[in-house]
Amino acid sequence: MTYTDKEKKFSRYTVTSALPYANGPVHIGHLAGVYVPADIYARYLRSAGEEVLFLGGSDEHGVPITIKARKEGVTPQDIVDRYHAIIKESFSQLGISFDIYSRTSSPEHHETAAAYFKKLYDEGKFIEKTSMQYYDEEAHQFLADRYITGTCPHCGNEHAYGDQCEACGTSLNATDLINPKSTLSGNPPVMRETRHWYLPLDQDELWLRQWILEQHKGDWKTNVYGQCKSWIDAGLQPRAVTRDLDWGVKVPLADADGKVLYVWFDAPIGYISFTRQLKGGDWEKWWKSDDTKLVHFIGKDNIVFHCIIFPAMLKAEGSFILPENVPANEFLNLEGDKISTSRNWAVWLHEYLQDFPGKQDVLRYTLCSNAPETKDNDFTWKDFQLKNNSELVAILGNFVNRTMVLTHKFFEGKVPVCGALSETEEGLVREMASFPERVGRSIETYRFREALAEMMNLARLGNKYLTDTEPWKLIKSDPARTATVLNLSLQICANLAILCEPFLPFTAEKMRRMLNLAPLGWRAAEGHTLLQAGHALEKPELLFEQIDDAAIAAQVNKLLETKRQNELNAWAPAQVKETVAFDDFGKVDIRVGTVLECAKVPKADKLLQFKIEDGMGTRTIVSGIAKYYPEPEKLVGMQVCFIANFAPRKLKGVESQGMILSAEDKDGRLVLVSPSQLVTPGCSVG
Ligand code: B3M
Ligand code: ZN
Repeated sequence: MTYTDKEKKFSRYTVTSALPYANGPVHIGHLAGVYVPADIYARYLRSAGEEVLFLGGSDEHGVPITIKARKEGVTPQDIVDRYHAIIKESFSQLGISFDIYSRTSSPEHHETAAAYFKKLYDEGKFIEKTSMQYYDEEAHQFLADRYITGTCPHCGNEHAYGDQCEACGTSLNATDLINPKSTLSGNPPVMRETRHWYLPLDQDELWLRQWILEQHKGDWKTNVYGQCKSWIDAGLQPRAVTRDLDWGVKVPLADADGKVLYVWFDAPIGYISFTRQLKGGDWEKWWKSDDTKLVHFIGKDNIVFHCIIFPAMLKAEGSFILPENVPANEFLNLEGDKISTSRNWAVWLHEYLQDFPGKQDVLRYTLCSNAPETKDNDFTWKDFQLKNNSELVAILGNFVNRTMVLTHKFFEGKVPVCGALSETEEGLVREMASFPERVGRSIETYRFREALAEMMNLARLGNKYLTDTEPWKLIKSDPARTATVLNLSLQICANLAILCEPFLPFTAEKMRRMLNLAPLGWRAAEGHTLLQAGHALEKPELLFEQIDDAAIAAQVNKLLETKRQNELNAWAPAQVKETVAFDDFGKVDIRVGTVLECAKVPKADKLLQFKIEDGMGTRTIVSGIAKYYPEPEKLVGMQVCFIANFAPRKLKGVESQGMILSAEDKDGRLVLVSPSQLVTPGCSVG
């Protein structure tokens, strides 16, 4: 039984995590917002002896995937196969303990989603409507969702999509966009008639109001509640659940060629189809029993779909339970900037796992302690290093290591006997016993940062106990007291091994191995007799190691390089200058010359001094390109173009008699302009 459900209301937990689109790998924003908290929740409930089903899988339909496939010239199936494999593998390496991680392109899912639609259709739960929608005449295609972009009517963002503006988070209809453009051809779209099926959400207002705004007032997070309230207050409209596309779950009706289910209709049904896939004939209790608690872990951009639209779908079907809670998080930023897949501004999980092998728990720890639970938050590499070095290493690692090493040194690696406890120690034992409930309550109420901080407080308590009692000195005067101190410290380690498991599963396993401790349930951590006197311990291993400045600098440099790349990608040629008349152009006398000598101008880092054969004799020209030609002597013999009638001027004491022409590349690099074949020095360029 959990701490917050007073009477035993729930016998099992169905925990879902948003299905990531299989159009790219997973990054730290996804992890902090959804998967780390969901995993902590699922692991905790299992440890507390609850029956849990933790669901995950890839969302393999939707326009982002077909757009990516088109860009790369491959099929949508190629795209989802590639990213599903990467995502699944990286989740598993991070220890995200899904009971199943499946995918929505599977035949089982198609079948479940189509049947769901068919049932609602047969029972008359949809309205059928013909409407005018955007169509691309060149691409011969209706422009659903992200196939159309334009200006957001709410915030003015010029790159809003037909279904959503990512700048202000508003959910849109394609026809809301100002200056709409097809992403296929770039053309403004035309209107064309099409027929679709709609979920009449306008008829759901009453029960949604009652269910969310009254029943869940106070237990749903304020950000979630607030978003739902503004949606409901704005008036719910019928939502189309089908699209004119060829990638997705086919609409299971005779006259619906070229139509598929809207990705946001089929994806949440994925939770159900994955349950069927895993549990076979025994799946229904996870979705249709009142004693099942359904919890959706999502990011804030998915709130309306999980709090309003999916519940409306579940209600329309009639036999399903509704979610008890939807603890959506806000967004995580990276080094002060919004995480963005298209700008490659992210820390990708599969890359992290490669760069920091064996450090899964460090990332889990950092992301949980920084989770954007109530507001957007920032991930910085400096903070990551700090959390590792001064919390994981200095607090948890240090406490466990000191306890283990001293026990091996003084008591041959066996748990020493616990003698009579002092008053302070009695207090310590009482406080130890309170941790499972303190941490557990925080997890049950989705306050994962607080829960993690509480867990660490137990390690702090242990450290303080060691510092106060100084067993390394005490051993000389009082071995029996030392035995008691280390016994209690080891009991704290054993409790920590249980309490840290939801957050730091790899560390917990190491600790259990060192302590020679079988996995125990959550409430076992209330005790101080988990380890019996004489119990043999294994050799101490370091739980965490310092992360040095070089490792952090490497990551920061990777991001700086991304920034540089983005700036280059954003480059466009300068605007063409005002038109000049032929005669005006003719005033500039451009000639070819051959370089006879070239050297740096002393005391001027930027300047090179050229001696040029110009067909009439020689001339000296100074040019500011030293940075780009570090070996100027190699330019001797090369032909360059120069302005021969440029007014002479003095540069660093040298008279420059002309100007050498160079091109400025998009990164600011200057490159000398040279004729493509050898020509006679002094000839004109024009
Ligand atoms: N794939 C959207 C997202 O990743 C979507 C979630 C589906 S959950 C059913 O933001
Ligand atoms: Zn907007």
